[in-house]
Amino acid sequence: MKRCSLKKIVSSFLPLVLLVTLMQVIPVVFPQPNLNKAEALTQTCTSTASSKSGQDITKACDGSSSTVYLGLATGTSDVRIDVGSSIKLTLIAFRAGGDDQTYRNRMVADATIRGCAAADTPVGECTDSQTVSWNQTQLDSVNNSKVYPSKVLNLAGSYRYYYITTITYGEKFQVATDTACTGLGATKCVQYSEIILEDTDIPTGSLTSSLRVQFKD
Ligand SMILES: [Ca+2]
Repeated sequence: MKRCSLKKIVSSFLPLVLLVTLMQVIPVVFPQPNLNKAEALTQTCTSTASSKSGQDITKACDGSSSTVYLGLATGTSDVRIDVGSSIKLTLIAFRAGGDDQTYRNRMVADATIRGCAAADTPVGECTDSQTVSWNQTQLDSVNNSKVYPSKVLNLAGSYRYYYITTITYGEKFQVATDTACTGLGATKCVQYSEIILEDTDIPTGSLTSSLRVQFKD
């Protein structure tokens, strides 16, 4: 009797297993033609700053809160961002790293964002710029992997290319007791899991971004 009901169960699951297998095969045989055009946009983050192995700047633009950028050079990020088309940004924030509550010194206290004419415009020639700041109380309230309070941007123009430099919590507030930057000192590295840029002016769905450019309306 037992064997019989087991047989029944197996036989009733068999068509389901076959169906699932078939569904996995179908997309290969019939590739879906309706690829989202927005996904084809080229949007990248690059940096000349040195980083810990496996934690380069692309990790701050991959949409994952579990991957982080850990810059080691001079406590700045020197990150060049290509947002794919000319966009007027209105908000900026960072998403904290997974252990920022333990190592506050690596958080971003000041960020300067510059609008640049081209991908290779020297940073000194990206003249439209703004610095936003987070105070110690604000940063101390950000939990691991959570987003900092957003800051409003008032850049004059729209740009495809942006350049962001940062000053760390350790540098600004002279916190050197909780270093997690072996051999470099507490003020000499910066960590965040995502750079979050937002534009509230662009209609929903007109663009999406692997860079975390988000549209709110
Ligand atoms: Ca990430």
